[in-house]
Amino acid sequence: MKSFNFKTRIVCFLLASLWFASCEKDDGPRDGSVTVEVRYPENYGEEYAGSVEVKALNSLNQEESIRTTSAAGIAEFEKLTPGNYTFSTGVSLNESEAEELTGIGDAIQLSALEMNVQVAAGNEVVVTLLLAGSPVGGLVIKEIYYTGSKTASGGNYFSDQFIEIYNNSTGIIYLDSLCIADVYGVSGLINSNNVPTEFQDDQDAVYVNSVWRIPGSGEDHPLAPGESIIIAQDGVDHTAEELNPLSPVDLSGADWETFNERADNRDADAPEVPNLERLYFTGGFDWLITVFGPGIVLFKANDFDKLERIPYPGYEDVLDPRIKIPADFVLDAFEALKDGNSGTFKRIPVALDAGFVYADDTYSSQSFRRKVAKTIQGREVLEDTNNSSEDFNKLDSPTPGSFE
Ligand SMILES: [Ca+2]
Ligand SMILES: [Ca+2]
Repeated sequence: MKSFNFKTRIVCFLLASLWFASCEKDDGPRDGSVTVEVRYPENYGEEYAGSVEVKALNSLNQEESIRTTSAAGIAEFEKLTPGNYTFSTGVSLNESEAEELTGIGDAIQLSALEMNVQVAAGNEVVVTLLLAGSPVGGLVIKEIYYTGSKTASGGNYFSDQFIEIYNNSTGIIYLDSLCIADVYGVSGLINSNNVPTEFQDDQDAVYVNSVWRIPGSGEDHPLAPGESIIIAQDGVDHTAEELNPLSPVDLSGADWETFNERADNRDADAPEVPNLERLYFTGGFDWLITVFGPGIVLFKANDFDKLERIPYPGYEDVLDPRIKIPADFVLDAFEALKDGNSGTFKRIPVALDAGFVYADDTYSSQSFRRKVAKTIQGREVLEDTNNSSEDFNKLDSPTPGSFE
């Protein structure tokens, strides 16, 4: 009996040990692990965000763990207690870091959050945190062709003018309710009695002649980063035989045209090209911007009708008032003057545009295009120092829709 008991005890002990060991084996890991990858927004120069802190918050016990991403943008959380987690991260880019990643030197705050990530024992979960922030950059005038062209018989042709507007930001911009206007004032000493704009001392506003607006209720006209639209004076093929075969542009594919509806039908409505809204007009048959060098502004106004109307200096009773636009409504500005000696005729406040460009001559087919500052993942980021002298190149021929 004794030895049996002893043997039994040994067997029992062995069985118990085996059971214990097998129990431990079956029990498996008690924690889960999570791999977090942190990605920059689309259109950034890098795909993954390295060296950023990622926080894991257990929503049950409020326990926090923090890891830093590798150069490849990966943060590993091992041995997390099973539960429901929130992962979050934030990145502050200073001006030079933002410049490197987006092409635009504006400091920017990015963040990302992923809630309700379930972590179970033995699970390996992968979480992607896609950083987001306000887009940097904005709408800019990419190209203006205002000079017009010569005809075969030496005549002047100016119906082929166009303005190209470009999304120079990292995100979609809705063009709905964007306004475009030409600025009051002569471009230089065209006639001997010409004087600079009477509003030159007001550096807080721009005074404009005519205003056009892109229609839409808010999100009807998205423009992707690196994309542009063309606004034609007339959305037709100007090289057509009956127009001007020497014109440098076919604008039949323009996105918009400035159709100036009149009883006498002096401006034609190209049926294929949608028309901008004519909010205010003081021109003639067409929206002809001066071939001597226009000032052009892009702006947004919540209530256009509330903008001040200023009597035309010296011709209050004869000519229509001009519209006063506060400078802080202006998104972008471009100034061209008659020639290099016309600087005193500047119309646009220096804070909006510190310089100006000028063509060699009227009807020269010359065009002005914004310089490419850098290319980020195939997207051209355009120079925008608020100085047309610095930001634009003079071209011998316009390049609507391209940089070639
Ligand atoms: Ca027109
Ligand atoms: Ca049309």
